[in-house]
Amino acid sequence: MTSDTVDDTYLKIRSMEIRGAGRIARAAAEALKKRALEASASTAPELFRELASDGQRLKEARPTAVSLPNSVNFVLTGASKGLERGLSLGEFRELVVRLCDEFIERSTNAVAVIGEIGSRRIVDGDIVLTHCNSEAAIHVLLTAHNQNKAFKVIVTETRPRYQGRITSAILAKEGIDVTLIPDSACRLYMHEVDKVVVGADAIASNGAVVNKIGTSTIALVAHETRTRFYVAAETYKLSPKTLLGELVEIEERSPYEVVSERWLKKNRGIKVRNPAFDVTPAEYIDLIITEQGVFPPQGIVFLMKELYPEPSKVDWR
Ligand code: RUB
Repeated sequence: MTSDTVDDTYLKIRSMEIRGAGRIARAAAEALKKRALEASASTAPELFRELASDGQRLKEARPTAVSLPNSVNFVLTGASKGLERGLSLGEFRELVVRLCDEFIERSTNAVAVIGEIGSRRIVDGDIVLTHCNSEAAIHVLLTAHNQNKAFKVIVTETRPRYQGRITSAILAKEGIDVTLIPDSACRLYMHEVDKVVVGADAIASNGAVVNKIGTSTIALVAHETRTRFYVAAETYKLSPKTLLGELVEIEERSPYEVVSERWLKKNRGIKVRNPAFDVTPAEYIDLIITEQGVFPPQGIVFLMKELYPEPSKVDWR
């Protein structure tokens, strides 16, 4: 885990040196903890103001993964309650450190529990397809592998950043039978696939899942062949603002992740788009696997209402 400053963490998240919804959420909590420990503020309210401004900056590092604002909000909401109780600077600092540690611990445990719950869906002989590089999805596969289940995994490359290579290397290192395929080959292989397991950057109240670009195409193809489609996601991937009808912003990254600057200069007049995520509607998803159990996507709203009884009070910006 990083012990970077807020600025370092912001830049690493932006440049994707730290990436994946769970990891960026934990990195933000880690950066706030470091700030709380090292800030020169002389009063608790002063430290809170610094943390709030740092939290705002961290939230702006990437727009889609709701885990990032949810992590910052977890810390700041707890901290503001401490402030209301009139804590001294020392007590307030301790509280913030505790909150950051608590988020990181809960997040790490959630991924392990998802691995355990999700692994029950994998049986001997399965061929499982996964996309991008999701810790939660990988934990499902690694846990099933540790239970000595014999299954194979197909991993899509995940252009333009090739996160599929990271996933296939992790799985192969653990001795899982892995095949890496181009994203565009997913329909050709889907008839062999028994289950798809992917992660999520954000889950909307209507059960739609926002994940790496290409996920919705895979879901569509899985739907065609009646292949089970599972999403493995911690509950801090639930987007409270969608309870109020707000949409999840889809990050658009540099065209130079798709083509080189040189190529584009030589081929003027071509527009290059590079959306980083897409939206898979609930009807293409069979199950959302969380640390609080499994939910049909249409039922996720009940969990969201429990976790966010007053969504209008959540500061998601
Ligand atoms: C990563 C991605 C992952 C989710 C879930 O996108 O789409 O599937 O973030 O990951 P990027 P995890 O590489 O652009 O960050 O389960 O690790 O939170």
